[in-house]
Amino acid sequence: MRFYGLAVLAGAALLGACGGGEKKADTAAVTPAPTATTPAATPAAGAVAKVAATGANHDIKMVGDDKGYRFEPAELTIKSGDAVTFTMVSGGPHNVAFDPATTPADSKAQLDANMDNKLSELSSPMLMNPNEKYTISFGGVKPGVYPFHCTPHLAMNMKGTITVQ
Ligand SMILES: [Cu+2]
Repeated sequence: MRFYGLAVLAGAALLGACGGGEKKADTAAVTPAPTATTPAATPAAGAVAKVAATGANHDIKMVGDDKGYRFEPAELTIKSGDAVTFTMVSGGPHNVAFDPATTPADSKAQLDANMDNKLSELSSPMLMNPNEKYTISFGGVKPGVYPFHCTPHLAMNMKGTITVQ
């Protein structure tokens, strides 16, 4: 009998049976820590803060009657930092809209930021009823010529110009 040989075979069988045991996954891989450095916030385009008026207040009436649609006065000269209050008188709805294409580029974002409750860029809401008012601060708005119009009555030449000195 070759006892020794059998013992070796039996041992080999045992080793084989255990060979399918699970392998531990290698979890030693290093996960990089999240970087703590966040880039400093840079103001996005259009993120201009409103600047309140500090100067005089001027009035422009919005009128529509049998003589036509108009701003009174249609031409107004103010200083930077003044405010202009538009008052709906008759023939509404009226609004005040600056054409982005003709608004001085260096103050476009500031003027837009200074307008509350806009319908769209540089465009005020509609004033529906007599004595409704809409005030625009020209705080931070640089000297220049600012043409504006009433959106519903643009075709009827309801236009004006504010010159900021
Ligand atoms: Cu109008």
